[in-house]
Amino acid sequence: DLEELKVPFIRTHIGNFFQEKPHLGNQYLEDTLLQEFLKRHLPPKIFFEVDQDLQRFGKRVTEEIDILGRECELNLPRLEQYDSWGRRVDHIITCPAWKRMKEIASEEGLIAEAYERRYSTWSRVYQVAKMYLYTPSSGFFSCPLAMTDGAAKVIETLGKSGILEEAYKHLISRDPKTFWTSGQWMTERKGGSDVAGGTETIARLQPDGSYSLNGFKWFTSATDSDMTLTLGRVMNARGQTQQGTKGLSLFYLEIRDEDQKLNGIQVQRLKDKLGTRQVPTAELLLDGTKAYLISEEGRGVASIANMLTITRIHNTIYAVATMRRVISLGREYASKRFVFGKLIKDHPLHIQTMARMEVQTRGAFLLLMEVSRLLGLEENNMATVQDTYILRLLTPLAKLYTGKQAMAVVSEGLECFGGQGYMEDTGLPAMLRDAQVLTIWEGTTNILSLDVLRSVTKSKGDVLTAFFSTVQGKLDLASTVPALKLSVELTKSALDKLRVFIREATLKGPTFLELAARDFAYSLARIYIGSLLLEHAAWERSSNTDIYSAQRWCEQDLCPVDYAEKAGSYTSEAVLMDASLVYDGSPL
Ligand code: UCC
Ligand code: FAD
Repeated sequence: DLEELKVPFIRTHIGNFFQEKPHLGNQYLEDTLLQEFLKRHLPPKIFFEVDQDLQRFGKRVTEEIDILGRECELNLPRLEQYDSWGRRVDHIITCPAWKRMKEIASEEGLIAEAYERRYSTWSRVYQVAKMYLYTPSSGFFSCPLAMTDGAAKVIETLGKSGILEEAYKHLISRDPKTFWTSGQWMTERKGGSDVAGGTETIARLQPDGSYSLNGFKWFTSATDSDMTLTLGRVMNARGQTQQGTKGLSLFYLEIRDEDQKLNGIQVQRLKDKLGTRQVPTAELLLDGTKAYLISEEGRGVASIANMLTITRIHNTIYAVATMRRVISLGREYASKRFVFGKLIKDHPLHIQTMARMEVQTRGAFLLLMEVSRLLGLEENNMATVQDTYILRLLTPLAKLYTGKQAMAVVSEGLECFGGQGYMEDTGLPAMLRDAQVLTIWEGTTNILSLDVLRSVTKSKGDVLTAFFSTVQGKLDLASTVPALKLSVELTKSALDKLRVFIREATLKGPTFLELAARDFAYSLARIYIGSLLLEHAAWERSSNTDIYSAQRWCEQDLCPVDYAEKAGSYTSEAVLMDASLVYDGSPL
């Protein structure tokens, strides 16, 4: 009645204003850079087909997959350890949406596409683009898919024969009835980074040629998978094992037998995690688990490195995609939320904040696609030696750099929604909780910085030669565009600083390099991304926003490892002072 209309908060009314929620549009159609990238690189006929499929898939993501993904977040996996009659069953119960995700993944060929190679070198780019659209809506089913892709890659590399031939067919199947996912069990209680120091699992040869594993796997994600690759130490006839990396071998095993009984595996408990809660991550006791040796004895780490390459690329996909998603929702929200007399999209400071997030995301995206392009070349035997070096270098760089970017951008993204960004039932906080894992699993930031050094040392510096010449090539291209001249100069001067650092650091020895590893990796990442943004902006069909993003990127400190200013922080004196600083006041 009249009185209620005048006084809004009365009796049954809770006010007249309700904020419209952000709407998720077709993430392919709304992603200019993704479309531009594909147009720029793919041959027209392939582009036409891929474009059609991604338009369709973008719609499916919004209308079906995103809803299932949210269900996975709301119906978390649980462990039923005993049945009603006291029998140990160790049953990991997942929700119907999680199971449906597995079917969709095979229907859509999310793994198959990369291995069927129907678009030759472009199959990887296509698969990565599809995963990129899928991942933020997948309820983290992209985690088992990452490991499945990694396992397929290992098998492809080792050779698809014997028992592995069958497994491979399952991993790349497009039929939900036969599709398998894989785990990756590398971490034991003593060490996840130091795998060689941490692995206690022993493997005893059986009369039938298989091995029996005994050990304890401290972190195993997506433990509802069908198979896994894992590491162990072969015990010789005298009951001895070899310690260190050279004692580690790679094993293949199936989680359950034909009767669905666990293969000598006890699920101790499910992990109680900050994020990625949709994924069942377990602690497992292996007690007589039947497994097959699939690497040369003692070549376990080197053989599983192929899996790490792929899963680290998936980590990068997730990092870039989650940044893209939070921006997409944030800009939608900014066009609906009205404060201080206008929409927040009309407050320049808010849009400046979002533009900075966008620059980060665009840079990260181009890095991801560069890695995918190179991987595609390598997988089709079309990579040059230089391409192979760059791929080796960029894989850990992309993982470590985008993981950190994702944390920063997603955190800023939550702030774009004000208090609502902090409310669990909006689904937004999960993005931040989930993003934190990106810097930890698949190698922490420091471990990957050291891996960057490993790639440089192992190639005796050829990786760096490839880096300099590739970046220079991209800069030469961009220097022909007047609007990019200053940014090219800034990148060149960063390259000069990097050269000085490398020259000086080489004279100093390993401790100096180790201490500089993170700053060094950041410098390589920022310079390479700068060159990618510039190269893209120099494309004849580029837009003003492409040029603008390249300019903004190159304004930041592109070479944080600057020798002239920072050499002191990598010395043995710095080691002592860092320790004094960290332990200042501590009884230790
Ligand atoms: O976290 C995990 C799964 C999470 C769930 C899945 C998420 C997927 C993403 C989803 C997104 C949606 S699984 C656990 C991941 N664990 C790690 O990443 C381990 C981190 N630690 C390292 O990476 C270390 O650097 C180690 C373990 C590789 C270091 O071991 P060592 O024993 O010190 O290794 P070495 O002696 O340096 O190397 C042994 C061999 C060498 O080859 P050879 O003998 O031929 O000289 C190395 O060159 O392995 C080779 N190697 C590599 N090769 C080592 N790392 C690499 C590499 N990255 N690429 C190529
Ligand atoms: P530590 O190695 O103890 O590291 C502790 C700290 O020390 C880190 O900051 C690290 O950067 C630093 N550090 C270590 N060594 C060095 C060094 N040499 N120089 C400088 N700094 C160093 N593992 C699997 O195998 N399979 C899985 O499915 C799996 N799933 C996971 C799921 C989740 C949710 C999480 C959180 C982890 C999972 N892991 C899995 C384990 C993961 O890979 C490890 O936790 C990770 O590799 C780090 O190992 P750690 O926990 O032993 O840490």
